Amino acid sequence: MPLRSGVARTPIPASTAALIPRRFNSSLPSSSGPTQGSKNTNGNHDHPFPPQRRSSFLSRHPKTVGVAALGLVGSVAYFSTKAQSASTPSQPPAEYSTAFDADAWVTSHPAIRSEADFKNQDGIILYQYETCPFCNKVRAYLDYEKIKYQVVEVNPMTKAEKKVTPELASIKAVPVLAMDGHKTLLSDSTHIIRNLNNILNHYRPEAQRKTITEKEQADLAFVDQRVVILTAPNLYRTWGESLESFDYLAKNSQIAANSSKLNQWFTKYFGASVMYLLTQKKLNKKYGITDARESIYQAIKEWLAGNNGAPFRGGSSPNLADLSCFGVFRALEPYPVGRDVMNPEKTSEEFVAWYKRMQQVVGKTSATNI
Ligand SMILES: N[C@@H](CCC(=O)N[C@@H](CS)C(=O)NCC(=O)O)C(=O)O
Repeated sequence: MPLRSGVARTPIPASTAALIPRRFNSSLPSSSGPTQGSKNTNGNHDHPFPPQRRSSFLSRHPKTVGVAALGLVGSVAYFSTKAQSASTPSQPPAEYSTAFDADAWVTSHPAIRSEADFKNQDGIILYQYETCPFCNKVRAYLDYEKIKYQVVEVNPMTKAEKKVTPELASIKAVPVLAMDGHKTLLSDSTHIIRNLNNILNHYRPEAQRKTITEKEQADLAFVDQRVVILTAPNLYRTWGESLESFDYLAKNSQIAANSSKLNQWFTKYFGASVMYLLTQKKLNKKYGITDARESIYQAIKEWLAGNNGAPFRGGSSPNLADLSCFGVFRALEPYPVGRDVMNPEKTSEEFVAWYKRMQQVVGKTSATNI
């Protein structure tokens, strides 16, 4: 997938600024809030460090230091946000969590006459972070249903890619699903999946409608409240694992797009340190986690117990909870925790078999630009 957009001076949230060591922080522009970067008389952006504070290395290599500093700040911004979102998933804006009426949407789109028409339409766009578990839930659903869509990888710092319309830009979290040339926006992973399912149900014969049961609702909540919150504590469980996770993230997030090796190096080492410390000092305490791996193995056991021996949570075919749970584990695949959960000696043959069945039924991605 092409990763877009350059590295630019970016707004630094107050919460993030607080995490940046004072000697870096003092070098940042003094105004709070979004900083577009003031221009000097030549029309160029001011240098982020006041000239009197430049070391000789800085004056000789301003670009290298600038990019390195950005990597440093960026990694804090990105991964402190990730830590926060893992611990307190953002709520969708009220208008998106309640207002979407799937039947009204279908009625106002008479040109879409069948399930196939809906799935093959152009212009369904998923705004996401490649590594976000919530975004992976939605992708698992879209891929399983073979809905055609495009992925836009968002830079977690600038969110520049979302500044397409004011409404889209105002939605803080990803995933966001846009349709109808951005006139329809859905946010919150479960809300998106549920409403896409409602739209598809409209075109299905009654016997084939996928009605969400109460049990399924509870299973969806289990995925968000039990499985998702264990992702960050497992990704950054030890210094070594944090580093390995960041090695992947530094190369696959929008932050690293088009950036230098030096920037990637900073993202990796600084991000890994910040997240390792945040996990030890904050997340583990918040959730009473003493052994993150054991906790995720335990969650897997509970998940499997609910399958009652059937191939899927949904019985003979996956339901929305299967797809959500699979999406979260698929997001963990490139990391040490992903390897551990896929080791039947650490989890179980049963879990690995469920995961492989899910891989098979979900199949290749139906995204058109990956
Ligand atoms: N409840 C939301 C949570 C979404 C969420 O927290 N996403 C994180 C990324 S993993 C996010 O966008 N956080 C805000 C940010 O990055 O600024 C959902 O299920 O979609």
